[in-house]
Amino acid sequence: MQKKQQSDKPTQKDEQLTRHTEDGAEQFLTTNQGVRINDNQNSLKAGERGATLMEDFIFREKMTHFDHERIPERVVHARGEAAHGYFQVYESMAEYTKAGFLTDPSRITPVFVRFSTVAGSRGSTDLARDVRGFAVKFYTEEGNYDLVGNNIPVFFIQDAMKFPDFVHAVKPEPQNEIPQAASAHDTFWDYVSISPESTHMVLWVMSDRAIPRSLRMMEGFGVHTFRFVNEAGKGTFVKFHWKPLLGVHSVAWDEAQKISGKDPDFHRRDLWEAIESGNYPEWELGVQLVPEEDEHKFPFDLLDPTKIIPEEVVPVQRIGKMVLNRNPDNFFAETEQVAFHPGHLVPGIDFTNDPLLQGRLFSYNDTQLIRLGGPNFAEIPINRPIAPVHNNQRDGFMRQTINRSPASYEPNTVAGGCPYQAMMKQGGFTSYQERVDAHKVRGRSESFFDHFSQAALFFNSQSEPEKLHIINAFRFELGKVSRKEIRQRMLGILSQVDTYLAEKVAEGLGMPVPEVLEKPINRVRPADAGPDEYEPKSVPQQVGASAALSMANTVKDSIKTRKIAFLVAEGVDVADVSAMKGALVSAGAVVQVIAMHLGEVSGADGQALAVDQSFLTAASVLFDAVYVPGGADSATKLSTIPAAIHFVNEAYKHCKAVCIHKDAIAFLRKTALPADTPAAGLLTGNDADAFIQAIAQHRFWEREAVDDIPA
Ligand code: HDE
Repeated sequence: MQKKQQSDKPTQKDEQLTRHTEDGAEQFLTTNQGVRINDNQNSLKAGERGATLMEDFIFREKMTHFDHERIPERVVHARGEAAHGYFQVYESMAEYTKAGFLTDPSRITPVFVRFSTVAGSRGSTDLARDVRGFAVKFYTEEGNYDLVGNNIPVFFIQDAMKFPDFVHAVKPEPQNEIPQAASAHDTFWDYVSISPESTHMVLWVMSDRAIPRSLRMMEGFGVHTFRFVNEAGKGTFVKFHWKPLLGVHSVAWDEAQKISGKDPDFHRRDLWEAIESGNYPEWELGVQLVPEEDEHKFPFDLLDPTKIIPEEVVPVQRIGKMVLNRNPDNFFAETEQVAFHPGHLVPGIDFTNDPLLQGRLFSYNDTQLIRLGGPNFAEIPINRPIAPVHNNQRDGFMRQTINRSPASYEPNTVAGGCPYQAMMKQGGFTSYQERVDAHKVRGRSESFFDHFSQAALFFNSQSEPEKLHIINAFRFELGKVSRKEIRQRMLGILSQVDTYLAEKVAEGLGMPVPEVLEKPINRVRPADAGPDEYEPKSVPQQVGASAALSMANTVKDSIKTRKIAFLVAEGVDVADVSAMKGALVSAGAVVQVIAMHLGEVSGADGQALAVDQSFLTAASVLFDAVYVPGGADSATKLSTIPAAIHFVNEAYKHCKAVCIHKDAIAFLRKTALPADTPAAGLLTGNDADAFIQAIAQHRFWEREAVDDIPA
């Protein structure tokens, strides 16, 4: 049951951060030592035309700080953006977990969420075909809990040992650092074509999930199976999901590429603007719970991060809501310096032995040491818990805390034995007592060896347009691969997933699907087998298709925050503009008026209409739908403006809702759109309700069947 959510009251974390904020308003400019600066334009010189003096401590301080402003970008997930907010559980989950933020529905837990792309550098485009990071830091009363997830529920590899190789393969190639933020190159496809365990994830990355319309419109997943632990010490397996209330929506690939040029900050801007305008992004936290006794009841291993549990097999229970309601004050201090780590746990949640997760538990702390410069990064304001911190860790670069105790060791008597260890009933963290009885081996369980069945499940679950997009994505990506043998090998892999998929991709590449599957050079093997004894397995899944895997079944009931372009020229019917705009805005959309020039256009009745953007700065790919309002003169003028015709053609090509007032039928005829036959999502007239319904559908992908729009 959904409870009323809390307001915009500052959280405990907001208040803590405020103590570290600075604002120069009405203040004098000073050095870092607080000395007021009298001249910030000129260095101190030996004479007006003389050399700068070494003693100019003000210049030296300013320049030194500048020279040291950069820190290493994240080795993966370098490009990101973040926001503050809060989480609240609907009802107590105490039956499964003792985590305070999941058992007390009255608790408001502050969160900081960072979204990211994976492969690109800090300055790369938002619309890369890529996985999106979805990292949530919960500042709970019992300490920080980080749920460091992605927008795709599986991963490329099963063991952390493989991660550096995989990342080297997907990153730009080492000899020339090409391509930026793209997997469409030889080394990535070389790697995945010989690593069958990547196949399921590759299918997801070739799907529209990898090109979201908005960060606010994507799901999040914890990926690994984690463990809830209740007060009695009983464990329950858990998979985490974030379900966006606006539904899951994506753009078209052609559109994504164009957005990358028109506005490489598209997702970052969208998130920022939504929050600034009070349209707070919201997700429900979902859990799939599996009793420990059922661990082996699945046709796959729960510890294998290349597998999902289909929602039809274990339903997702929605247990709480997250709202993002405040943009950061400073990108570097917050978004760049935030340090996530799957090992930041609170009592009530624990790990499993997923070998990918296990390796992450080492990597994240290690990477912060180099990225943030030493072991005191937990003292950076954005990383500080709201729970008090007391321990005997001391010193190191940039230590902030002034520890007063005479003892920096434990046990001690000089400080009365403080700080004390906490017993379990006092909130002390104890690891889940999993029984382990095994040999030490370097190898992998055979229960991880089915690499294709869930890739097939994913493909079978897609709608026809989604399947087409996957086929086209493979054609695009493999088309950029220069080595023929890599393309060939990949077709072999695809033939193991779905014959139709392999054949369609092969057709686009102008190559046959290989008749005999070249044995993948997969070095994954059971511990006691030789390198040649490995064979992927195929295990029948419990369901053949899963509705939850297709975005066609997502929420399509709202046009909130959707951006609608109105194309106008002199002579436009201003009353019609106002009526349509009023209806769209009251349904939550954002309307922008676009004309040949900025300023105003005069309407048919002489009334002036303010212009938001010119055709020079606006582009159809930055909008969700287009309206061409009434006013015969305006429509006639638009018919002579190639940018206006292109705008509508392109919006239509990308399957968006287009509404053309009947006064503008002549303009419609100038475009490549069908003027005389009905087409899905193409409306003629000014019926606002019908237009709103069409926009809410997000896209009319069926239009792609006729690919005759030159845009
Ligand atoms: Fe990460 N990952 N990862 N990853 N990851 C990092 O940590 C790593 C994996 C994820 O916004 C790094 O602070 C290893 C899966 C997100 O700051 C690094 C393995 C999932 C972010 C690292 C994985 C993720 C990272 C780089 C395989 C989804 C961005 C900078 C064993 C469940 C967090 C940093 C942010 C970042 C290592 C696989 C999600 C190097 C070794 C699976 C969202 O530590």
